[in-house]
Amino acid sequence: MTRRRFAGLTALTAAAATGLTRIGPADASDTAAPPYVPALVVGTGYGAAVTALRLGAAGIKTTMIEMGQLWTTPGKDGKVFCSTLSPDRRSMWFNRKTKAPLDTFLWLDVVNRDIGTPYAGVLDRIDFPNMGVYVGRGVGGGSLVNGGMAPTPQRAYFEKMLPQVDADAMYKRYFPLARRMLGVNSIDPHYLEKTPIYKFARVSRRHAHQAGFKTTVIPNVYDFKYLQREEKKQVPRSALAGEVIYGNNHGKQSLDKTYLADALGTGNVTIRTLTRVTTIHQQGKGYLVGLEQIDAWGKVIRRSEISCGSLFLGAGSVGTTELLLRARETGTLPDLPAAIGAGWGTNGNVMTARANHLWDPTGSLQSTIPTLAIDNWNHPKYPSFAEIAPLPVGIETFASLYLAITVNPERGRFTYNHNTDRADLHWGAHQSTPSIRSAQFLFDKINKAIGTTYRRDLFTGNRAFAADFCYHPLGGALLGKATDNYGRVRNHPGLYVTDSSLIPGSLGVNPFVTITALAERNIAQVLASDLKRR
Ligand code: FAE
Repeated sequence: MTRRRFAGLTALTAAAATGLTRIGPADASDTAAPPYVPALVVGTGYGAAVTALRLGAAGIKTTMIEMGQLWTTPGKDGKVFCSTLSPDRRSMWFNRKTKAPLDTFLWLDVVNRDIGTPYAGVLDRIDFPNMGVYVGRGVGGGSLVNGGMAPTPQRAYFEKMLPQVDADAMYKRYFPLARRMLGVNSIDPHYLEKTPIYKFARVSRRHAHQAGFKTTVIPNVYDFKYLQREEKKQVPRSALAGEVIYGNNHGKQSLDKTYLADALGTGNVTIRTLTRVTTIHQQGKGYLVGLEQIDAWGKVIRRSEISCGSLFLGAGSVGTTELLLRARETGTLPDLPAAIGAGWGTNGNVMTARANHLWDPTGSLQSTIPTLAIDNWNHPKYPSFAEIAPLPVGIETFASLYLAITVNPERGRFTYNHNTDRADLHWGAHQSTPSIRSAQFLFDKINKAIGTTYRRDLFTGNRAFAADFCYHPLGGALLGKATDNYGRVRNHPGLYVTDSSLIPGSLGVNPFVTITALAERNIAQVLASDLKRR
């Protein structure tokens, strides 16, 4: 471990121990209002974390603003996060009930649970008409709740989606850098073949091969060596204790253990938690930003302002787009480009499950961390990349579950709603049809080859496919349209977008490695050309 990371991890632990909502050194926001910081970063997800580390390492004092909590303090059960099997208030962002992706099991309403008083939990589902968008809330953003899958996109598809980006630089420099920094590793192939915890993956793989499809191993940021020790009961269980979408207590290299620890370790980065950025105004050559601080039960405890020289938006696809739309439509930044709000997509996400034969059990102890995918991406009409997902409920289910990533040319659009002060997503139910068609092409063939059927007990309305929610929101402030080729917002010097909103709706694989690599590429350019001059 580097000295920088050690210093950062110590700062994170110290902040948790004292219950502070500031992590890192005192910054100008501790002083009279409105204080000034050279660089302000909104959010603490992938784009934000990369940006803050590189700014801090360049000696630029940087403040990060995160609306969620710092997740390092154990609850009464001694654990920081709760599991999917016994969720409590820590699971969801201000909800009385969990909103898991599966609605029911055997048509019974046993999946989602009452969790009591709304609380600043770690997983949010933002519900728009026809589309629910899952996002992480807390220091680390989506890295706290995601499955850790860390594939790099096929170069040809990356070049198609982001033709203006120098692919050579990405594939030679920034993708390897992102994978190294994120702690990406792969499962030992011998272990994968014999362990009961991946029987579900091997069963689905065999079925895919029997139907003539290829499969591939997906790298992950979950430490597979730790997982092996979990199975032997040498260390506390996390992936084997049903932990994933409400956080992992062990094993996962989330951003607070990698980029954010390194950022804090520079001594130049401070994180403010439970604080939401609400407004953005121009102020001289910089920006004045409105803040709203809450307690963990949602009570507003302070409204304030902070000014900055450079403002980096890393609030995620929905969060960043909403901030920019609000600024444009309420007239605080009226010259923001018309392209803001356009080009949003679900990365073609669609979930489905198959009912296996009784002689094909998938195992009662399943790792929550996926390792295999069916790769039908090169199909000319129905491309899909279907991750073989676990169903870790502790009993044999005879189910094979999948999250497919498909090519879906449909795009949604955000507009600002003056009544609610929020962004509305315009996405019609029919826009999910191309995703379902591609997934159905794949799984109809597998069902036919194996003599199996779809499970219809998991999604309301007896549906075999659920494409009305997504884990991979992409777009809203597209690279090269709302911004220039490096995330600089057009006509607004010093204002940058750093996150998934830059990516035009589709990547072909799970997105965080690409979001990270793109943020590395963009901040390298911005540091070299803009910040030296400012
Ligand atoms: P993100 O990580 O969403 O971070 C944005 C941060 O900004 C959050 O912490 C917000 O709380 C904060 N924020 C938002 N608005 C404000 C505001 N106004 N003021 C202050 N803070 C704000 O952004 N991707 C993969 O590659 N592999 C996977 O296995 C995978 N599994 C997933 C599973 C789940 C359940 C979910 C929800 C997502 C999954 N993803 C996966 C998607 C991935 O986590 C997502 O693409 C990235 O987290 C997006 O990164 P961003 O930097 O855009």
